[in-house]
Amino acid sequence: MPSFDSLVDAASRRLAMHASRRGVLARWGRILAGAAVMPILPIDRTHGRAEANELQMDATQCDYWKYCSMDGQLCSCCGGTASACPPGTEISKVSWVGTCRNGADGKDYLVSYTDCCGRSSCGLCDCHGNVRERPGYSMGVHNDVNWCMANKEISYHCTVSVIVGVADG
Ligand code: ABN
Repeated sequence: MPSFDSLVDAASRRLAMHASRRGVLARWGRILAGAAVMPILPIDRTHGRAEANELQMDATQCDYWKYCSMDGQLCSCCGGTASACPPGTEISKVSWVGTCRNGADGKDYLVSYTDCCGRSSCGLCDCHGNVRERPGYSMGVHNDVNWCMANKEISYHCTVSVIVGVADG
C-alpha cells in the first residue's frame, strides 16, 4: 500500500507537470478577488415577497402603511401585537376596513381593523390615519366609534389590523 508521503509526492508532481506556477497563482488570485467582493455585492434578501416590507416596518409607529385607516391605540404598544389582542381582552365582533397603499410595491391592500375590548383604554400609540374613512352611514369604513359596543364587555382597549387581500386594479 502506498504511503501518504508517496501519494502527496505523486499528486504534487502531477500538478507540477500540468500547471505552471503563474497559472496556479492566477487561479488563486481570481478566487481570492471573488471572495473579497462577495460581501459588497447587492443581494435581494426580499426574494420578491411583498410582505418582506412588513418585516422592515415598525408596528408601533403610526406611519406604518397598513395603519392608513386606523383610529385608536395600537395593540402592539399595549401588550399585544399588530394583529393580536393583548391578554385579558377580547376581539370585537365588528370590524371596519380600509384600503392602504404599500409604498414598497405600489399596490393597494384591503386592511381589516378590529377593536380589542374588556379592559380600559391602553392610552399608548394613539393613531388616526382615516384614509377613505366615512361617517357612520358607511359602517364598514367608519372607524371613529367604539366597536366594542357589539360585545358583552364594551370598554375599548386598543385596535389590531390584518391585511386581508390585495385590491383589484
Ligand atoms: N374604533 C376605535 C375607537 C374606539 C373608541 C372610541 C373611538 C374610536
